[in-house]
Formats: sequence, C-alpha cells, structure tokens
Amino acid sequence: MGWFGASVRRQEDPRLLTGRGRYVADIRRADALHLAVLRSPHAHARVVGIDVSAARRAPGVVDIVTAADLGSVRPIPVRLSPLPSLVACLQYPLARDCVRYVGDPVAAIVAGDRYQAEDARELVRVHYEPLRPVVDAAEGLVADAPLVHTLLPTNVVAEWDVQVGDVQAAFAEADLVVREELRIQRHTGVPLETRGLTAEFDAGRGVLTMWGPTKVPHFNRGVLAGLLELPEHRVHLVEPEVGGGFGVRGELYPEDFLVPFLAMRIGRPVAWVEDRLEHLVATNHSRQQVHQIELALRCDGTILAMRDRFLNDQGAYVRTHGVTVAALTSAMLPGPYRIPAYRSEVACVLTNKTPTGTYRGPGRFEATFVRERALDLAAERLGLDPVEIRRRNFIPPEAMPYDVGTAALDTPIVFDSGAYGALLDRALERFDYPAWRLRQREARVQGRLVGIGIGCFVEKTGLGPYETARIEIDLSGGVVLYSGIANLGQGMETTLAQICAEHLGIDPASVTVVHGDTAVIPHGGGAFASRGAVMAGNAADLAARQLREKLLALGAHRLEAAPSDLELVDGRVRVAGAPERGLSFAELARAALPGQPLPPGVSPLLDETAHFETTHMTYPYGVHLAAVEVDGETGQLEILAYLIAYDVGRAINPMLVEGQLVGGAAQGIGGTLLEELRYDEAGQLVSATFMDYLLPTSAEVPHIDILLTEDAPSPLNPLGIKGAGEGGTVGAPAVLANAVSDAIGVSVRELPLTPDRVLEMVRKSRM
Ligand code: MCN
Repeated sequence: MGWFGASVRRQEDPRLLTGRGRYVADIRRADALHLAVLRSPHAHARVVGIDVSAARRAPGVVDIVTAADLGSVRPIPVRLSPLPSLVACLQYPLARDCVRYVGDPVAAIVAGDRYQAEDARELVRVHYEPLRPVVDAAEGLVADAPLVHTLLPTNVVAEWDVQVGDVQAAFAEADLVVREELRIQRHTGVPLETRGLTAEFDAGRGVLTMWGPTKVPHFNRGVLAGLLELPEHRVHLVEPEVGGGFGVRGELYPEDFLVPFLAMRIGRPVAWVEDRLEHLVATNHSRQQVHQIELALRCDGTILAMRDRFLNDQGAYVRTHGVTVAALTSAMLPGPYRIPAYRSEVACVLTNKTPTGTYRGPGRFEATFVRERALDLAAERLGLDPVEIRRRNFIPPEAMPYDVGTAALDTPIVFDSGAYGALLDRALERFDYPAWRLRQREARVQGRLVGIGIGCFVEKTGLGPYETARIEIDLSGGVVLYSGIANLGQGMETTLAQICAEHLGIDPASVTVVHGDTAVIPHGGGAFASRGAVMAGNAADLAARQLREKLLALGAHRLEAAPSDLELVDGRVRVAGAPERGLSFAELARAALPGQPLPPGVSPLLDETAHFETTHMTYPYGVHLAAVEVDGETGQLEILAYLIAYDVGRAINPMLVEGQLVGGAAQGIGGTLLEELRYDEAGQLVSATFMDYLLPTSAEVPHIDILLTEDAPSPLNPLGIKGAGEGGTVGAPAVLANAVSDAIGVSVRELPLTPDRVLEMVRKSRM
C-alpha cells in the first residue's frame, strides 16, 4: 500500500537506458523495402506533369506512385473538432495538380534500400509552373492575394467571434486601456527520434500490421481502415518505443497512408524513417500567431474587459488537428483571472507553408504569453507591482466551479477547482521575490540589466470521452494491465502500475503494462491533451478495484472467511492476523477458471475491464517565476533563477510530475529564446537544419526549481488528479518575455528572444 503518491523510479528506464528499447527503426522485417518521398521544392506551383520513367529504371527500384496511382483515395480527415468548412483544404497523401508548400509530397519511391530509393528520387522529373505564394497570414488577407486553395473564396479557412459579457460598455467605462501587438513565431516539436513506420500485409489472411504509429493508434487504425478499404479488425497498429512525441508525432500524416498502401500494393513489407530535414519540412509546425490584445481596467488594477483579435497561420492544408490551436487560444486566453467581459475574434489563414497542428501546450503557450504581457503593461502604466495586479484579479477559490463562458474541444471551459492566489504566494516565498527585487536594484546601480518575470496560467487536461483499462492475472499469478493510452516517454507504464499495485497489494515493478497495440487493446483514446493520468489512471483505478473485490470474494470462498477479514499482501490473499492462511494469485487464478466452483455472483477468470468516461476536462494551474540578466553588449540572455509552481490536484508520482515540468520548461524556453521556422519571401524554409533551427542545450536551460502542490484535487474524477504534461511549457514565454521587458525597460513584442532582437531592444532603450 502507499504506491499512489510515491516517487518510484520509472520501470521503462532500465530497458531504455541500457539500449534494449525497440524503436521504429529497430523493427526489421525480412524482405523489407524502403520508401523515399519526393517533395515539392516550390512553395506554390501547378504540377503540369510527372515523368517517372528514368527513376523506374534505376537500380533496386520496385515501385513508384504519384497521385494518379492512388485512385479515388480520400484526403486525411480532421481528428479533433472537425468543421464542414475545413473539408475543402484537407491534405491528400500525394499532391494532385498543385503543390502548396516546400515539402508537399509529390511521389513515393520504393526500392531495395534507402540509398537506392533516394538515388531514384533524383531521377523523377516534375514539370512545375510556379505560382505566387502566400508566405504571411496578413498578406493572405489582402484583396489580390493568391488563393492557396481555389475551392475557397478567400484564404480564411475558419473564423469566429467569441463574446462573453458587454465588452463595448466595459471599455467605455475603463480608466485605462492598454493595447499591444504581440507575435509568436512558427516553431515545432523536435523529438530526438524522427517519425517512422514499417508496414507488412499478410495477403493470405488479409491482415495489415504497422509498427510506428504512436499517440492515437486506435483513431489512426479507423482512418486507415477507411482509406485502405479494410475492416478495422484487420488493421493492426503496434506502438514501439517512442523517442519523444510532443503532440507532433503520431498524428496521421501522408506517409502513414503511403507506407501501408505500398506494402499492400507490392506484397512486401515497406519501411520509412524520416530524416531531420524531412522532419522540419514535413511534420506539423505550430504556434505562429499575431495578436492585437486590449485590456480595459479601473485605476485600482481591476480588469473590466479583455479584447483580442488574432491571425493564426494555418499553413497549406488543414491537417488532423483542424483549427484546435486557435480554438484553444481563444477559449483559454482569460486565464486565472475574473474577466467580466471578453471578446476574441479569430481568423485562421492558409499560407504556402508546412501545415500546422498542436505542439505541447497548444493555444496556452500563445495565450499565456499574450495575456501575461498585457497584464505587465497595465501594471506598469498603473504603477502597480506585477504581482499585485494579478492578486487583485484572480478568480477566488469560492467562485469554483468557474464558467469562463468559452468552449474548446467540444466542451465548455469550466474550471473545476483552484486556489490561484495561494499558489502565487507560495511560489513568491519559495523564489524569495523580495530578495530578487533587492538584487535587481543593486544590479541596476552597477549598470547591469537584471529583470524579474512572472507568468500565471490555467492548464486544461484530461480530455474525454473515455479510456479503457483491463487487468488480468494469469495462471502464474502475473498481473498485466492493458491500457488504451500511448506512451510517448511520459512514464505511463510506471504510474498505471502504481495505481494497480495500490489496490492489489503488490509491487508496481511486478505489473506488466501493455499499451499501444490495437490487436490486444481494441479501444482507446491515446496520449494527447495531458489526458493520460486522468483518463487512463482513473480507468486503471476502477479496473483494479473491481479485481480486488473479485480476489477477496474468491479468497473468502476458498478460505472460508469473511471478505472483510482478508487482506492482499505480496501477491496473496490472506487472513489478517493469520498470514499462513492464504492463497497466492496463481492459486486463485486457477480457482477462477471456468468449470471451477465459484461463489454466487462471481464470474470466471481474473480479468476485469473498466472504462472511465467524462465530458469535462480538469484544470491544473501554475506560476512561472524567473530572474534574467541581459548582456547589453551582445544581447545574450542568462536565466539566473527559474521556478515553476504547479498544482496537480493529486500526484500519482511526484518525481514524474516534476520531470514532466522540467522537460516541458526546456521546450518552452527553447520556443521562447531560440527556435524559429523562418521562411524567405519565396516560401523557402531557411531554418531547415540544426545549424539554423536552434535547440536549447544544457547551456541554455538553467536549473529549474519545482514547487509541486496538491491544494485543489479535481472533483471530477475519483482520484482527484489533474494532468501535468504541458504546464512546464506554457508559462515559459510569459515569464521570460516579462523578465526581459523588465530588465531592459522596453516591451517585448515578438518571439523568439534571440540575441539580435534583444540587442535591438537594448539600443531602443538607450535612444
Ligand atoms: N502524472 C502523475 N500525476 C498526475 C499527473 C501526471 O504522476 N497527477 C504523470 C503521468 O502518470 C505521466 C506524466 O505525469 O507519467 C504525464 O501525464 P499527463 O499529464 O496525464 O500526460 P499524458 O500522459 O497524456 O501525456 C501527454 C502529454 C503531452 S500532451 C505531451 S505533448 C507530452 C507530455 O505529456 N509529450 C511528451 N510529456 C511528454 N514527455 C515525454 N518524455 N515525451 C513526450 O513526447
């Protein structure tokens, strides 16, 4: 007992750290062929003709397909909140008569090995007629802008206007209005392991097996079954180890259709592993938005209203996330504050750039940056400390549950529980805020540019509608937990084992957790939206409770004792106070076989399934605090201190939650300071290698102090838990932009905070 809440080490680590994990490139099927994808070199062009004749004759080539060979295959559908208006710009597995971004797949070449496939790719001749590209979302709105998709009348693929309360009246009576234009740059998740896939078709049985799809294997199975015209039960997706997902990996991409399609067409296994250049042009991009934020306040700092208009750069097609990032931004922008009137006008604009999707903290990274910058600007204008303006506006705990009045992911945003002011107070104490302000004053006297930043946010986690768990005890007494979740590296094997062990009186290390295999777990939701702990955790809890009851009933029957006199210890059911009177799990598993005498109402087999269902998300919350120093000569930034305070409701494994927050913060810091997918005027991606797309290293990521609290358990699930996968990321742009603005005395308007941009701000401050 006591495994729930214990910081046990990850049980996946021994195999991963000793090189025994099997990643997708380790899946070697005999006789496998290799795929290379020919991609458009143009941002926008008509495809006039494709000549594959020379490539077909190249050594080792087995097959080449273009869109014409795919017949009437349908485009890849939207997974999250599909809207009818999005259908016109979905992506087909291969571009048909037009290419719309650099990297758009045009042809798929299959050969004996990867070298042969890539060599043959050079020989495919495509006749393009270049068209003028739309490289910037605002440019895409002007009257004579080219259309990215001619089936639509404009480049706006979706727009909406959220209104809560009387915004106009609130602005009319405000003592102060602050306005700012804020820009978030395009960047994305860059896992160590790129995407990849191996597919094999058993023509005799008509069964397709695929290794590699992660994150949402059950959803992808359904889509692929439809596209490939197979019954779902003959499509079998297996998740190997994953070297990072972060939201971008595991969605259904064009290659996820091409690989199995070609394996079926050729009758041999086909494998593909994305290279880094491909990753940066082909995998979803994210985050690019331009906001016009306005805040109306009373002179005491009370917020009366917030108004925001923003453009979301959607890229060239609508992929599986639809317009989720923009929807989450507009729904979550009000954050932890009581804002009586709120308006958000959103336009998602198509551009001739890589299509976009979600990346760790989608919509909240952007919203937190925008809102928290606006609050700092207001505090400055009102002569208030940034802490004070936040304190005056927090939604108080007694207002919970708090209906924000917005909605996203088909659910209304209603905060379940939270004590935002209390968390901020604890964070300030741990960070020693007054001492940092003192140090800042001393540094200023010496001419040093030291700044302190704060970023408060509410997260959303635990998206439904359901997750499944099945727990089985085999005839040797071994415990297996089957879950519909996927493991991206976040540690779900360990935490689900902890929940199971808690109820069954065993060591978590003795629980085998099986996930991500659609043949053995027919239903599941997958790993996204920080839903694993809430959804899979509560499903495991329900199934483990059921199994515990069954073990006690069976044990009572066999031991001729009352269930209330029994206990589960070390894989045995035994009589409390008489440990020698007991039965092992193996004995009970045999006693539960069909044909054995069972107590009334107990079904055969030690095998219990449970589903946890919910229609509402849970809302953890956090505070990031940082102190930075800017080098006025070089624009270089040093993070002197960084604290994340986060309330997770209840932690299954505090050490894992801390790890999630630290890892998330490293990505948030990278996205704030360094990472940018930059395009030139022709729509060419100019940061397509790690020479230009800069990732944070241990030199840029400071020690991150974590203050983990459990003040506000969720009332929406029996375990009271909330998710933790993204809270480390979402506060980073706010806290760092506020700290840099504070250090230099000039407002940060644009990310990333590269040295040249910071230097420009320093120059401006000295003018
Ligand atoms: N946890 C816990 N107690 C809680 C909440 C979480 O012990 N109250 C643990 C969980 O058991 C799990 C981890 O923390 O081990 C994250 O749980 P959760 O917040 O439920 O998130 P998911 O399991 O749904 O994972 C997805 C989430 C997202 S959306 C992204 S993106 C992300 C992330 O988690 N990608 C990751 N963390 C990642 N971590 C790694 N290493 N790699 C990724 O690709």
